[in-house]
Amino acid sequence: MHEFRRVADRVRNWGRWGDDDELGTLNFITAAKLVEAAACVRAGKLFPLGADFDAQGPQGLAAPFRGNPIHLMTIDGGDAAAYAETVRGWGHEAAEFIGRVFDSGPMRFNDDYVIMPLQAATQWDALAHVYYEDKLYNGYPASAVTSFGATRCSIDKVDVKGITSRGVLLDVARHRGADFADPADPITPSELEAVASGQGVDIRSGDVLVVRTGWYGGFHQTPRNRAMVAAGLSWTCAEWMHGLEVAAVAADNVAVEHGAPEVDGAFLPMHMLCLRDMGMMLGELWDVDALAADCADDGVYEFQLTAPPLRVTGAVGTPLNPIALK
Ligand code: UVW
Repeated sequence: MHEFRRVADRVRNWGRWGDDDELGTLNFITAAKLVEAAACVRAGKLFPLGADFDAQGPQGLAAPFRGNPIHLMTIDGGDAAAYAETVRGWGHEAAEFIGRVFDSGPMRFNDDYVIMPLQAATQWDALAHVYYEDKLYNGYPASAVTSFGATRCSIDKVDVKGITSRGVLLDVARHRGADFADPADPITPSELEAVASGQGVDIRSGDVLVVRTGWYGGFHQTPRNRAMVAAGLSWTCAEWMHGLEVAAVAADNVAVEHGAPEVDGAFLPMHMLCLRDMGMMLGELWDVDALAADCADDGVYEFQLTAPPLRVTGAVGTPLNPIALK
């Protein structure tokens, strides 16, 4: 824990962008960076990076305190007949309204709900997601997050940044010559540098790094792999990304960082450093296999990444469907 605290002191960005800042390292995404990101679109290729939001998702196994999305139909194709045959006259307000619509002409419609944790599948962690020793990013008190939601560092605050920037894929699984990175072996800064240089891509201030461990593909391969531990970034990558002025980092695994404990007394130490000390958002469970196959094919590992959060007021995370454009 001593070394962790020394690193935390070195990477802490509190006050760097003002005492009221709630954007953290997204401040590295400047107007010039948006122009640079747009210039990465040359071939007219598009890759959605969102996972399926359904009952087959990784929750329950990946995080026992979360469930997979529950999709409920509230109006469906059976309702017109049910209304005509039996429901009319029951006095059910919604059914009477829908019945009047059905009676008025041929137009029919279906409606649905989804009930799920905001962290169920492809997601951004807002800066308010993780805190320690009673402090959030920029020194805001942990009490800023209550059952009413986060009044500081919630996901809706970062909407102003898009989130759009130059994205860089670092395909660690491919670099290791494996379908998915060995969970016994955390991904270190020197390995990420070797991956970038092997791919012929540089990492610049304001970039969003997208790391492929192969976990998401492995999760779908066999039932056994549905429970597999995630290989991920070593906690030491936080300081490496701090030095590079990375704006945000995402991965195709459960937590971006390595699943096995690396620092005594710190559960998810990279979360603690990135979200709370650096103010750097983490993107989890991104499905990057199709993008990675294309990057291996054309040798181009940079793209415009567009990954807008939902503006869920006061939320500490968001589901999303990020898009990579080449
Ligand atoms: C926790 O599991 C606490 O966080 P995440 O979903 O960001 O990995």
